[in-house]
Amino acid sequence: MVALRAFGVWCLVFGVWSYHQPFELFEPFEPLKPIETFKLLQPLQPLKLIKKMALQVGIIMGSDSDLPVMQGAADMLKQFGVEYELTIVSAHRTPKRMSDYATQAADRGIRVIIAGAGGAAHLPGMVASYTHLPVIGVPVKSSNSIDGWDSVLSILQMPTGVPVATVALNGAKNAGILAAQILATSDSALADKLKQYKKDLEEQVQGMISKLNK
Ligand code: C2R
Repeated sequence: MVALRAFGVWCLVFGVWSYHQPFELFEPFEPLKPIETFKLLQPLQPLKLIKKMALQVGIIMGSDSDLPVMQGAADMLKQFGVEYELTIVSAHRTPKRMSDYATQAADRGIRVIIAGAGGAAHLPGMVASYTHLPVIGVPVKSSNSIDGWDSVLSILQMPTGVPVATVALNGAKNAGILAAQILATSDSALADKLKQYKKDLEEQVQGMISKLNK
């Protein structure tokens, strides 16, 4: 009984203490969009540690102008129930933030990074040079792109030793699916969702065939 009371008091003290700690203690990279899981537990700040453990994919982009494309990756991860964060990191404009993000990502629980950028897109490659985590690059056809080729080639043509898995121009949805597939190699529930997704794709095409044959 005494031990239970002592534990209760400890929880209360820890809760009050951690509530007054700076947000950065638990989450140094302010997400563009709040992570929705554990929303109900938000008032209990210590539980952010649990949220940190649950985070699996980091989606980063060079500018908010990339968001309409990069949202596709977030949508796919949401569909598969994968925890992600979405934020802006630029190798060119915020080099310190980029190196911090890349070097701290694994410790923050992230297992795959999706990085999108347009024009001279050095972000995915530079992030890959700082981390052992798999990096999926999304070339974005931005306002400063020359037909998108600049972005495709600067993400795709990495030197040996620092791979970036490059998807198609504006192919953020595929980046989300690929990240889920990487995670699914050690998560059978997620693998089942991906199998179902493949079946759904096939059914969609069957539907198109039947429609054409009518
Ligand atoms: P603005 O729309 O902000 O001018 O950005 C962004 O990804 C965006 O597509 C134009 C484009 O510049 C890109 N950008 C990069 C990097 N940082 C921003 N390619 C980088 O570090 O690689």
